[in-house]
Amino acid sequence: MTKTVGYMLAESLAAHDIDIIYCVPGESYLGLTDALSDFPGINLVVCRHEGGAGFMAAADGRMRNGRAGVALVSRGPGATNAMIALHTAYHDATPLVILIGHVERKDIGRLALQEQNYSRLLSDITKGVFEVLEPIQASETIARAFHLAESGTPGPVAVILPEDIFDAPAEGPVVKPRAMPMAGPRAEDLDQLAELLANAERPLVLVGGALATHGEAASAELNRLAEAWTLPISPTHRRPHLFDADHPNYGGYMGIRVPKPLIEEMKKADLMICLGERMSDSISQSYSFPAAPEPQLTMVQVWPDANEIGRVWRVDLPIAADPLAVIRGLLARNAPEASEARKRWVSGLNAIHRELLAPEWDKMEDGVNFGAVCAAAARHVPRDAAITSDAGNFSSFLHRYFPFRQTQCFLASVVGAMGAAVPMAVAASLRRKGKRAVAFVGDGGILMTGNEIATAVREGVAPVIILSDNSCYGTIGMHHEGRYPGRAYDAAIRLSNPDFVAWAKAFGAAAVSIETEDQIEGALAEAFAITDRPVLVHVKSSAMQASAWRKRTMPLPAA
Ligand SMILES: Cc1ncc(C[n+]2csc(CCOP(=O)(O)OP(=O)(O)O)c2C)c(N)n1
Ligand SMILES: [Mg+2]
Repeated sequence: MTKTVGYMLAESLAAHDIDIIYCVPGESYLGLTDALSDFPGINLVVCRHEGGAGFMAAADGRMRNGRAGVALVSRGPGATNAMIALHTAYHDATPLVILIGHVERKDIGRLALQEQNYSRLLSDITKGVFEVLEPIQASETIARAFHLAESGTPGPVAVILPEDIFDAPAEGPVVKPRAMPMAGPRAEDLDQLAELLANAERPLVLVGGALATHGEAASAELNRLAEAWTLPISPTHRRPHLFDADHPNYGGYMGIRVPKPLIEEMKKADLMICLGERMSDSISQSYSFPAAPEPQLTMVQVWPDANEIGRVWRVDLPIAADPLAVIRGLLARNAPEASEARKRWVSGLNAIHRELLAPEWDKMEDGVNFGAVCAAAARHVPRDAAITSDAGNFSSFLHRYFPFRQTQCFLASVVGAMGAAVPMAVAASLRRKGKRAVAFVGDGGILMTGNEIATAVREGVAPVIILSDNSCYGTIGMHHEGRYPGRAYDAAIRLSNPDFVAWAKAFGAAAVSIETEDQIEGALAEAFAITDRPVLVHVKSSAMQASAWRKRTMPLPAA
């Protein structure tokens, strides 16, 4: 039998070590699903929504040490449903390859059923869109897509596959994966960096996404760097696992809206090293620290893509290299004896960090303070767990009260797309077999993609899902109340929720409920003891405690 293009595409994916593909099936790519059934080494995970499949693939792209995750979706409706994951991967510099079925080649341009021009549609949300119009291009295009997705500033790449091409006879060989080019740091840059560090009294080191791609491998070397050079280390927004929360060199979490005592101290810095951090609106506190385009302090940026460094900020020392290579370069140079002032700077930042992390919260009348749940969860979440978070104010409690560790893996839509947590926990359970995944999510986000609990049940994985149910889109309520106090829209963010315990059980998941603070410990113990199916922990949480840092000033008006 002649080999088909569909079969060759499957061979090409296998050649790229792809063992999981997240999909929602579609008639536009039947020839590929058929071929994949001959590849038992590739688990084709059938999801309930392309947004869920896309988030799972994006999470996978964060767990494969720089290698892309893969989603496979149908044309038009499937592709547009998946766009939230492309947006997430684009902003988060996550390598992701999305394969999209397409209309038959002879119909391209006729506005055929569910046809889109993907080069136009996806031009600002992907690094590239490659249409395969000839069998000879098929395997080469797969190799090119992975290469583009994973190199430089990583990101999403789309491969468009017309419906009729899968059954065409394959042509040419299976194209092998390309080796990843990576520039090393120049010796003179490392010398200059070492000098800047030696002369700085108050340096800050922000560690971010490009370091996270090394997984745990980078942790020991980062710790040695911090200790040898007497440096405070600040994980950036949504990278809390890059440094142990209880390490004495922890310089405070540089998340979105850093609490006042910490940011005021951080602003006294005389040097900022962005180590593997692309830098963003959220991390720079809305482009105020470092100020864009002219930073108020000496700024060094280490990022594996020369095009990216200097795009927004005028960086004093740009180093287009792998951040781990820079850490190694510094470790190979002798660190000078730290001054007393430098030691005080590190311990001062660390003292503020510890104070902020203190397990203190107010008891609330209208529900459980979610801070109490996050602090208690730290006693139950295993040290090697993956922790995922949705977008919403509930996550502020997680970042304030949960002491993350380098042995854990944290996954979220860094750009703040709701709906990421549950699918990402499914993907983490599949990629990190035998290790627990724990999702934190709000009552808004869970009904966006919580249907992927069905995928978890089908795949036989058992994430724990901790749901903060404050009966509202709390984040938006907080901002609205702040800007337009007492106005009617504040009531419109109230949510009419289902019975979440019954809802979870209907999927075949287990569910426990927390309505008062004294139920937290028992409910979490019960939830974490269940290992054969997903578990929902439904927390009736306070809406008045709007975030870990702010209360509402007025009760929510009646709906
Ligand atoms: C997909 C998506 N839609 C809308 C928003 C805007 N948004 C940000 S937070 C939020 C409310 C989140 O509500 P919930 O999940 O209940 O968490 P809470 O803020 O109540 O803790 C909304 C609507 C978003 N970030 N992502
Ligand atoms: Mg809510």
